[in-house]
Amino acid sequence: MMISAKNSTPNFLWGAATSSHQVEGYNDKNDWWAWEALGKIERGERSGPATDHWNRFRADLKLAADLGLNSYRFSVEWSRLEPQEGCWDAEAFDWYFELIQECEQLGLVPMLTLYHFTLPLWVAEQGGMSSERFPEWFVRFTRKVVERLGSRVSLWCTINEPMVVTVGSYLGKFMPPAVCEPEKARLACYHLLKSHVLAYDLIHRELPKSQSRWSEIPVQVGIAHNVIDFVPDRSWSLIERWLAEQIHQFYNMSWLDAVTGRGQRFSFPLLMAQAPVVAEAQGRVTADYLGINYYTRARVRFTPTLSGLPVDIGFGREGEQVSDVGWPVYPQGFQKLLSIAGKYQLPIYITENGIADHDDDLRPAYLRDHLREIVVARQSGVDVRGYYHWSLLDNFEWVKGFEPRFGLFKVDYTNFERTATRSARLYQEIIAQHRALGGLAQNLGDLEGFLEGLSTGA
Ligand code: GCO
Repeated sequence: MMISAKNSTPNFLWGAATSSHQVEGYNDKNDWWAWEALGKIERGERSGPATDHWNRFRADLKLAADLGLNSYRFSVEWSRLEPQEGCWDAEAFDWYFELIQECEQLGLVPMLTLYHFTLPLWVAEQGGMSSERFPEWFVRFTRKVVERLGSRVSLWCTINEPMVVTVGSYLGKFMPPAVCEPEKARLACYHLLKSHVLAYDLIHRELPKSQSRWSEIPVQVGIAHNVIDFVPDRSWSLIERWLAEQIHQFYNMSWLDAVTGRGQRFSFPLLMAQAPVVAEAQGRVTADYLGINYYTRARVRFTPTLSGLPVDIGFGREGEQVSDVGWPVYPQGFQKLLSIAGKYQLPIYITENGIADHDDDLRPAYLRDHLREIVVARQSGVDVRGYYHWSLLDNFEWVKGFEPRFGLFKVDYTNFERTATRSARLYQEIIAQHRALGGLAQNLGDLEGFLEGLSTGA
């Protein structure tokens, strides 16, 4: 086969991301589905058919490819693939295989996430991430995915936002089982790290090389890690400064440190004792890249109380530009966290970045300004190799239901029609301009002037 320009290995990945439960529909064998049935989602919503991506994936991938994207990040749904312990659903594997094939045909390098917030019910019922058997279950699942789908996949993300899923499930009560039990959070940190490292080793052992059309892209395994720019609510307050720093260390840094062998510091003063050390991860780098998910900044306020933690984490303020879910638009925080992540000297993929913006008013400028921060970070030596916008489509935003709209494409939930937003067109234009500049990652810097002059109509 002749290798055309379109077939050559991309050196900067322009992508969009989704996750199984948020888009596929009828994932009725996982813990979220059961939790939704208990009325836990805002307005009593349930994921139901979600965006009907299960039936429309070909058309959805075509939308992505038509924007000029060259990569697509998605997750495989564990509860479909292993609906009961040890029982594997061949048809579900076939569906993901077709999805990956379709990506290949359309020139989209697949990035596969193994665990994006949902667990099979049988896992959840036996204690989920807090069970000592969790790593064993996760690795068995990983092995099957590698066997059935692995040969076509170079980019692997073991766990999406391990910190968010731990906090949401066992401290903050916004994800099932929605308890506040710091001991379980502590165990979850330990089991998730152990699972990640075992999966990291397994993937590298079983897949020395991918056989996809991009076989020159080395097999790379990492996590997608959510980072937030935590700042003291009142900058003069010593205690708020101290609290913001503690939260930053715990939330932003502990996973980056753990997967780069710099120490495992999963603990929080007065709340969570130190998690046991995962021997397999000690002193070793167990990530080939750092996946960074950045959305916003948060303010940390000291709120003395007789019970619970004396801290409140807030987002937007009066007069500040915020998304539909109240998150401030703050690209400067992205710059700060990129430079922190850059110090680890690993390649970085921005595995998520986006905004809930129903009318697509803020998103064009949000997109431009966050891309500009990447360009600036690269100029100062941070090795960012790709950007995945969250999300390709509007979708089921967890406990907030369908109301927040994160999509480059709007979804009409009455008939599942997709409509391109202005941001989608803008993203397309930026990618085309980058290609026109030679398409090399090195040339990303040349985009700066273009982004600067880009009118977002805001
Ligand atoms: C997340 C998730 C997405 C969310 C997105 C917007 O990683 O939290 O990956 O599932 O929808 O972050 O909140």
